[in-house]
Amino acid sequence: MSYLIVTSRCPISHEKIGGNETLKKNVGGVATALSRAMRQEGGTWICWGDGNMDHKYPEENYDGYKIVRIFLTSRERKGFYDDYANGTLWPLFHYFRDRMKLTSTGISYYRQINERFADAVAKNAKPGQKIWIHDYQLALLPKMLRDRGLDNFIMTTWHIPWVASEFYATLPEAKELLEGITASDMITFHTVLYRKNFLESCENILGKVTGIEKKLYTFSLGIDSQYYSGNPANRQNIELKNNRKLILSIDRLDYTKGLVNRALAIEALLKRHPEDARKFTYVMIVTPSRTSVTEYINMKKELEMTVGRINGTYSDLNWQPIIYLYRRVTDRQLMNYYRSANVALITPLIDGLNLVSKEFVAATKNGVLILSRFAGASFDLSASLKVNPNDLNEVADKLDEALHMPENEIQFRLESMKENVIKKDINWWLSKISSTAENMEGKIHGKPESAEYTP
Ligand code: GDG
Repeated sequence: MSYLIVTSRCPISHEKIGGNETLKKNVGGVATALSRAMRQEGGTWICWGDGNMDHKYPEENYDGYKIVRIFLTSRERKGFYDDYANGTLWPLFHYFRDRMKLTSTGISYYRQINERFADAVAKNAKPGQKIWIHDYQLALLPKMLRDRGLDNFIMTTWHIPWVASEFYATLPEAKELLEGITASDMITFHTVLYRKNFLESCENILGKVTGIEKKLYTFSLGIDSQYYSGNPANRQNIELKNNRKLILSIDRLDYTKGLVNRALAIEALLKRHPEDARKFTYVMIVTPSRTSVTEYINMKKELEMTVGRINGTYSDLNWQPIIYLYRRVTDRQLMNYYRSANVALITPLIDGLNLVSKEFVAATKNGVLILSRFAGASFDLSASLKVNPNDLNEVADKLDEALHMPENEIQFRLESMKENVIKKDINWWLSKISSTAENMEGKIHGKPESAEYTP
């Protein structure tokens, strides 16, 4: 089945770096998953071309499908992306009320750019082609497409949390966004909780919406488990001096990821369990993200001051507790880290899902996963050591437990988690979504149900 996919960012971008034009692949779970569907089935991918050479390629054929780019001026980028999508919606959907920017212009840019996407979709959608829209940057798009008279089957996949109805209602445009999304024929979330919150938001804000419950599904995004569990060429084990254990985390720089708390939990570990000092090294990899947004610049400073203070207090000439790497690592390096880490410390304050936790489970042979209760993935990875990331003492104690966990317990916990990530991998996710869409569309147009369908 060929899709017309719409995402805010593109799977690839063209950049001029140091005089040379290069093709940059935008990695990450969503791009990887969707690229796979497009490679298999072909289709069209509409996205915002934000690479500095993308203007040369408004349309291009890539890897068996077509990319169509829309373009934003720097003012539009600020209004749509920095101010509204990331300044208002991102904090709202992660329960950060204090960080929500409520500007009068943000929503105007958001509407305007959603309209631009709608024009591009209307121009490129083939009759009968399914339109698959992704995430919070494009919430108004489904209704805008209906307003343009498109009768294609529209699917929306929501990648971040959907907050409790009474919290969502604080958004001035709460009704408008819900009307936008509910114009889709099918809406998918990562967890049953987000689906429930969305349904309650519809009931409380829109009143009774006929048939809404039947449109809502929960399919937790899976990973390419074969890739992560396989044996890549040139794999190198990272070995620390004196048999120290490696504690690992990797996240985009984002206040939702709980990075400062995590550094403070290492400090709590050293205070509560001083015998663990020099027996571990915590490698904290932080990938630059949203570097033009002021909050992110300030957060980086706060994180670096905290890490510096903790290292300054506890390091000696032969050991420092935290190695902080602010950079993107290559896929191969990431795999080496996953394979070598004894403990993955994944403690977002809240996270739609968290693919890193699933990738680590697939890759490790003998690692312990410490996972925040507030990551969507904790619904899938029930044998992890669950923590409340705000409770630094609890995280510290779980770290101590992980560092001393007997091998048989490590394997016991890993077994059930590996089963989950292998069974519910990326192919499972794509096929669930596609068979559900196929059957729902069949019902709308009176086609017989496919044998694959399992609600
Ligand atoms: C959003 C939601 C939801 C990261 N740094 C590097 C790197 N990565 C890869 C990871 C992983 C992906 O990027 C990050 O995925 P997450 O799920 O952890 O986080 P978000 O980017 O916030 O994603 C989230 C997701 O959408 C999917 O729906 O799970 O809740 O916030 O695949 O491996 N990869 C490499 N180097 C890096 O430095 N190679």
